[in-house]
Amino acid sequence: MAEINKTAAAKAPKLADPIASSIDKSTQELIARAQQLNIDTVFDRAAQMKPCAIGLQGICCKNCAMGPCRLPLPKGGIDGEDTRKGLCGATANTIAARNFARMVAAGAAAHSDHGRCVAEVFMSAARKETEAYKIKDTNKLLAVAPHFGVATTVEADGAVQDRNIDEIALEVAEKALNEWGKAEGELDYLKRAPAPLYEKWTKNGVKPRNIDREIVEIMHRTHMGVDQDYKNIVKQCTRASLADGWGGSMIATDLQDVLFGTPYPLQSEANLGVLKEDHVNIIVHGHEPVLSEMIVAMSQKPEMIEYAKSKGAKGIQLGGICCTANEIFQRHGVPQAGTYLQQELAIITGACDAMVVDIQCVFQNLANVAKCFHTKLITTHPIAKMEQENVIHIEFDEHHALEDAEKIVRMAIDNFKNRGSEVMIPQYKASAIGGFSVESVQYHLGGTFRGTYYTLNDNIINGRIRGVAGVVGCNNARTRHNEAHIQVVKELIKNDVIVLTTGCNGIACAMEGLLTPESAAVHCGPGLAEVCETVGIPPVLHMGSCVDNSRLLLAATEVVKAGGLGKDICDLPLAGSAPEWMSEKAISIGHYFVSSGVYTVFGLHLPTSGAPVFHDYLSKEMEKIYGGRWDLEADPIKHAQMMIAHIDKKRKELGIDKARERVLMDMADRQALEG
Ligand code: SF4
Ligand code: MSK
Repeated sequence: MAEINKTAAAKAPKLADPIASSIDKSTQELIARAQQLNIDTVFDRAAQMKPCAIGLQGICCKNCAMGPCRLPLPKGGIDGEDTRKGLCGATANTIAARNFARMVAAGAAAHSDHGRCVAEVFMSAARKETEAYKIKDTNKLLAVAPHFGVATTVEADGAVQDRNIDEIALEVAEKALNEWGKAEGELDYLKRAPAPLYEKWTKNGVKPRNIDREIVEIMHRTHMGVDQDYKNIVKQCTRASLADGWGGSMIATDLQDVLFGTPYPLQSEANLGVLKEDHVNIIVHGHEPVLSEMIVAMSQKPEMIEYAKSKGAKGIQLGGICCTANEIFQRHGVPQAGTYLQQELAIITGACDAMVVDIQCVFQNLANVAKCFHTKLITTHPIAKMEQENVIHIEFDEHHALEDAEKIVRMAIDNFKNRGSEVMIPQYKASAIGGFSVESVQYHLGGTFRGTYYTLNDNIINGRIRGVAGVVGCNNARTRHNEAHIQVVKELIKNDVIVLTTGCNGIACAMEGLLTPESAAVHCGPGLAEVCETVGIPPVLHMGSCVDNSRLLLAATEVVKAGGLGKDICDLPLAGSAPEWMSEKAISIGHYFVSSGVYTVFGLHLPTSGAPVFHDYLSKEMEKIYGGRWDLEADPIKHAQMMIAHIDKKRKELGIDKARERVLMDMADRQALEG
C-alpha cells in the first residue's frame, strides 16, 4: 500500500506556488482555488512544462522537411569560427534571423489584420450600410484626412468651403483600405514621422510599400533557400514592422477613434474585484473593439438592465481582459478585470456569466475551465474559433452588430440563474484613470492656451521630468505575474521618468494603483511629483491597447515638433520597455520602436541569444542606422536603470544635463528647509 501511495505521489503533477506565481493577491487566491478544485491553469502548466532551451535561443529551424535542424551553442560558447550549420548550410545567424523575422511577420499581421477589420467597418459606416456604427469624432476625421491626402475643404464660387463630412469619410475609408494592397508608392502615414527619420528610412530603402506585401515578403524570404544574409533579413523586418507601427496599427487607432471617440481621461477601476456577486457579469476579452463597443452600448440600455433585474440580478457588470479591456476602459471607463494571465481566473471566480472573446491572446484552455462552471464562452470572430464543444460561436457582423450584441447580453442574463453556490470574487481592486490619447496629453500638458507638447518639453528641459519611457506589453507565465512590470515602472517614476503605458502593462499599473494622480506623491521623484501635482495627472499615463503603441510614436513625434529636444525621435531622452513580453506582436512593436529611433529593452530573454553575431547586430549595429537599438535585461531594476542611463546620455547630448542637477539641488535645499 505504501508503495502504491509513493507511486501515486510521484505521478501527481507539480503545481504552481500561488505566491511565487504572482505579486497580485487576487491572482494568488484564485490560483489556490483552482488547485483546490483540481482545475489546471497556465501557472500550473508552466510549472509542469519546461521551455525548449534551443528554441528559446532562436536556433531551431523547421523551415523545411530536412529539419528540424537544431544548432545549440557549444558548452563554453564559441571559440573561434562559428561552424554550426543546418543540413542546407544555414548558419545560426540565418536561422535566428529567419525565426525573428517570422515573429515580426506574425505580429505585424495580427495588428494589421485587426486594422483592416476596423477599416472595413469604417467603410460600412461611411457608406451608411450599418445603423450601429457612425462617425462619432468628426474632429479626428478632419485631423486624419490630410494624412491620406484627402482634402477637408473645397473651393466653390471663389471661396473656400468645408467639405461634406460624409464625402470625406468615404474617401478616407477608400484610401485607408488601399494601404493594405496599393500597387505602387509607399504608406501614406510615413510622412507623419519627423523628417530626419523619414529620410533615414528613404536612404536605407526600408519604407513599406504596402502593409500586406511586407508581411508576405518576410514569409517568402524566410522560406528554405531564399534570404541567407541576416542583415538583409533584418532590413525586411524593419519594413514589415514599420508597416505595422506607422501603418496597420496607426490606422486601427485612428479609425477606432473616429468611430468610437478619441479617448479623454476618465476614472474607473481594475482587478478581478470589479466583478459583482449580485450582478450579471460579462467579461470581454481580446483586441478588436468593434463588437465590445456594441456590448457596452447594449448592456447600458434600460431595457437590458430591466431584463437583468427580472432575472434576479441587480444590474449588469462589464469587465475587460487584455486589450479589449484597454479599448473600452479608455473610451467608456469600463473596469479592467485583469491582465492576460488572469483570463482563466476570471471564470474560476464562478461569477462570470459570459466570457466573450474575439481575437489574439485568448487561451484555448478557457473552454476547459468554462466546462467546470456555468460560464458561457462565446467566440465571435470568423478567424478565431475553438474546437471544444461547449464553446458557442456567435459570428459578429457589422451589418447586424447590435442584434449580435443583444443576443450575447441576453444569453449572459439568462445564464445568471445557473450560477453555482460557490462564488469567490477576490476583494481586490484599485482606482484608475485612463484615456490619455496624444490629443488629451496635448490638452493636459499643453494647457488651455497652448495646445502643444510645449509644457512637457519645458519640464524635460528644466529637469523636473528626467525623460519619457514607454512601458508596454504582455505577461509571461515564465516569470512572476506583474512583478517586473511594476518594479520597472516604479523605478522609472522614482527617478522622475514619466511613463506612457499600453497593453497589459497598463492594466498591471492600474491594478497597482499607479494610474492615479495621488500615486505621484507616494512613488515619484520630487520633480515628476511636482509636475503631476500641478497638472493633476498620474505619473503613468495609460494610452490604450497594443495597436495604440502607435500613439506612443505620435506622442514622441509631437515632443520633437514642440522643440528644444532635438530634431528626431532618437534625440529625445526616451526609452521603451516590455518587461514581461510573450507575444509575437511584442517583437514587431519592439522592432518598429527600434527602427523609429527608440532604445528598447525587453525583459526575460530574446530568441537571439543562440546567434551572438545576429544578436549584436540588433543590439549595436541598428543604432548606427536608425538611432535606436534592442537591449535585454531580465532583472527589473537593472532594466529600468539601463533605460535611465540612456535617458541621461540623451540629456547630456542635448546639453540639458546641468538643468537637472540644478533641480535636484533645489529639492535638496527645499527638503533641508522643511527639515
Ligand atoms: Fe534545416 Fe536548412 Fe531545412 Fe532549416 S531550411 S530545416 S536549416 S535544412
Ligand atoms: S493583450 S499582446 S498579452 S499586451 Fe494586447 Fe496583453 Fe500582450 Fe496580449
